[in-house]
Formats: sequence, structure tokens, C-alpha cells
Amino acid sequence: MIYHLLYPLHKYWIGFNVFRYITFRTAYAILTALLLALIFVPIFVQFLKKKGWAKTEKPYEPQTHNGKIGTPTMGGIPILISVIITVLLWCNLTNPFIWLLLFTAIMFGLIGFVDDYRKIKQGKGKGLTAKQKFGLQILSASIIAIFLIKGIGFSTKLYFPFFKKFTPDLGILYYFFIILVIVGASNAVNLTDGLDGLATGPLGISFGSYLLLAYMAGHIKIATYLQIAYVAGAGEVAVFCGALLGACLGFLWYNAYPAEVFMGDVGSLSLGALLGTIAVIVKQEILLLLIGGLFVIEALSVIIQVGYFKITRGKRIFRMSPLHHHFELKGWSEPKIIVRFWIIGIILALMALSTLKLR
Ligand code: 57M
Repeated sequence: MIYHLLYPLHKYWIGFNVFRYITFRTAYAILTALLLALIFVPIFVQFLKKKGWAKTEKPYEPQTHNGKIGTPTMGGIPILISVIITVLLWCNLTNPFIWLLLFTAIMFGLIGFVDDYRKIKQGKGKGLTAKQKFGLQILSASIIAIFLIKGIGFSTKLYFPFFKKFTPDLGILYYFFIILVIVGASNAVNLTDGLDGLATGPLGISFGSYLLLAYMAGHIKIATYLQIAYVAGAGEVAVFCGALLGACLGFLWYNAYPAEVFMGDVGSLSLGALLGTIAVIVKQEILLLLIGGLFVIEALSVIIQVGYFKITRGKRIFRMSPLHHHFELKGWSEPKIIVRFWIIGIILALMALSTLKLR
């Protein structure tokens, strides 16, 4: 709104011209979402406590988690509210990518909300069945893929770090690739969100990284100089990333150890799906393996553990998956695991961004 209301006034005073700049609006999107989350999360925590929407007993959990029973969950709701208000305030709402990302946030947020709500209402952590959750995620991701490719004629080429000339056109396979990236990212973040701030921190790092990548992809001179894909309109996604970064930082203020609130599936599924969708829009899906490397490692630890468990009929590679539980059972304290994961997340993001020069 602010962009549409104030920028046109530059005809009367040149100072309003500043609202045209993506850098300016991104900076204020970060600050606005941060402030809104700092205000909304505690208000929502009071509401959640009144409703009793809190962590319930889990049948199979490290003992250290027993003290967490009663911690309010669904903190993803004030995160999404902060993001949506900020985006409506600071983004250029004629940009189709903005509406696609809002659709992603709301659809995956609803899936997570239903899962969280059913877990709370039915107790013992029984939310949506894996099939129901997976089916709804694939349906939502399919709509996103169709809108991109059929709706706005999005390129089906795949870009790789390091190889500037190797850009295979996946054609119809790109639909399935988009679904894989979005549903994979959504579930990987969901699995990672198992310790205080363990998902929130790396999400902030990832959104900060894609903020830069979106700005570069949408800037024809920079994209040409770096020989990365130029995506007209992708620069506006940087403002959206700013809103996500700010909201994550604001939420982390309360989700940091010892957490006063968890984001719930409503947060982890939506933020993960947004990360995947943003990676697709800026044509940096392969780089997500590095930028979101922590989420990949956590998901892989579960896949390897479950696969090995089944093949060996009960043997385990890790003491418990996802990987953060393995370190808990090794006796690492929760804060130590969390901060070490954040450090690894920062290293991976810096390595990913450095590949832009290694082409
Ligand atoms: C997702 N959710 C946390 C919170 C958060 C197939 C299997 C791998 C499924 C997997 C699974 O999906 N688990 C659920 C992880 C849960 O967090 C809630 O869920 C939301 C995110 N989805 O926002 O609302 C618990 O995590 C703790 N937590 C914090 N601080 C936070 O800021 O302490 C979360 C956020 C919360 C809280 O205790 O209740 C979770 O862990 O369930 N299942 C697993 O990951 C299980 N692993 C497992 O079974 N491993 C097996 C193999 C054979 C599959 C093995 O290795 O032997 C773990 N799930 C649980 N505990 N609950 C094991 C430990």
C-alpha cells in the first residue's frame, strides 16, 4: 500500500521517489515485520495459553523434552500475520510473484494449522495422517507450478552453481521438480523444528540469503555480470524475503531457548514452502541444497535412519533422528546444539553466496 500511495507523489516532491527503490522497501519490510512480530507473538502466546493450544505429551521423545509440555505452539500464526501485513504495506502488489508467495504462505499455513489443531484436540500428537498432509502439500505445490509455468510463462530451465553454460530445459518435468523442491523444503523445515530456535535461526539465514539472490536475479545488470538467470520482477521478492527475515527475528526473540512458544506446523510447513517457492522463482533451486543445508541434513538423517531401521529390522545409525535428537542423546545441551547448528547454517550460506563469483 505504502508503495502505491506514496511513490506517485514523487511528481510533487522528489523525496517520495525513494519508495521506488527495492533496497529501501526491503530494509523497512525487515524492520516492520520485526516490530509486528515482537508485538503480535506475546499477545498470541497469551491467547494460546488461554485456549490451551500447547505442546502435548509425545509418546517417543528424549526425556529433556518433558519440561516443554504446556509450551504454546502455533506461533506460526503471528509470524504469518506479521509477514502478510508487511508485504501488503511495502510490496508492489502488481507483481504476480508477491501474490503467488501469499498463496503459498496461506495454503501451507492452513495445512499446518489443521495438523496442529487436530494434534491438540485429539492429544497424543495425532494430527493429519502423513498421506493427508503429503497430498495437500502436493496439491498446493501443483497449483504453484501451474501458475508459474502456464500462468506467467516461467522458464523451465534449471540453473546450476559453477556451470554458467549448463542450463538444461526440463520441460514438463519442471512441474514435478517444482513440487519436489517446495514439498521437500516444507517437510525438511518441519523435521528440523525440534529444538528451541533450531529452525527459526536457519530460516532467517536462508531468507536473508535469498533476499540478496532475489535482488540480483531481478537486476538485469547484476544478473548479466554474474551470469545468473535474470528473472524480471524477482527483485520484488527481496522485499518479501525482508518481511520473512524480520518476522523470523521477531519470533526468535520468544522462541530462543528456553522457548516461550513453538511455531507449530502452521509455521514450519509454511515457511519451508515459502523458502522452496522463493528458490524456484529466483532460479536458484540447486543452491537451496547449500543455503538450506541444515534442513537437508536433518531430513536426510531421518531418511537414512528409517531406511536402515527397516532394512536391518530395528538397527539404528543415529541414536535418534532427526540429527538434533542424536546429539541430545549424546549429552550435548540444547543451547549448544542450537548455536552450533546456526554457525553451520551461516557457513553454508556464505559458501553458497560465494559460488556466484565462481562461475
Ligand atoms: C516434527 N516436531 C517436533 C512444535 C514445532 C517419521 C518421523 C521422522 C516423523 C518425525 C516428525 O515428523 N516429527 C514431528 C517435529 C515437535 O515440535 C512441534 O512440531 C512443530 C514443527 N513441526 O513447532 O510445535 C517437538 O519438538 C520440540 N520443539 C522444541 N522447540 C521448538 O522451538 O523443543 C519444537 C520446536 C515439540 C518440542 O518437544 O513437541 C518433534 O520432534 O516432534 N518424527 C520424529 O522426528 C521423531 N523421530 C523418530 O521417531 N525417529 C526414529 C526413526 C526410526 C523415525 C528413530 O530415530 O529411532 C522424533 N519426534 C519426537 N521426538 N516427537 C523423535 C523425538
